[in-house]
Amino acid sequence: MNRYISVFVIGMAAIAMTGQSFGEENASVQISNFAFSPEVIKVKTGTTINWINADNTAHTVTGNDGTWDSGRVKANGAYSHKFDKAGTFEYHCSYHSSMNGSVIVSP
Ligand SMILES: [Cu+2]
Repeated sequence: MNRYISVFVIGMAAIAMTGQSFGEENASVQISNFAFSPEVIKVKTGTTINWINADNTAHTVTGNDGTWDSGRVKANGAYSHKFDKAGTFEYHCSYHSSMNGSVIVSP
C-alpha cells in the first residue's frame, strides 16, 4: 500500500514540475546589502524575473546593453522584466558601480 502511495506522490510531483516548465515561469532576485542575490541567475526563455529591493535605499536594474532599465526602484520596491531571448544579459545598478549581476537565458 505504501508503495502505491509513493508512486502516486512521485507521479503528481512530476506532473507539477512538467506543468511549470510549460507555463509562465517566474524567478526572483533579491537586492540587499548593495548586491544582487543571486548575482548570476539562470532561467529559460520566457521567464519573468522579479527584482525585489530589500534595501533601505533606491537602486536600479539596468541592462548593460541599454535595452532594459528599471529606472529608480525605491526601498522595498520591485521591478519585473521578461526575458524572451536566449543569451547572457549583464546588468548593473546605475547608482552604485559595485553592483553587477547577470541573467543567463537558455532556450
Ligand atoms: Cu544600487
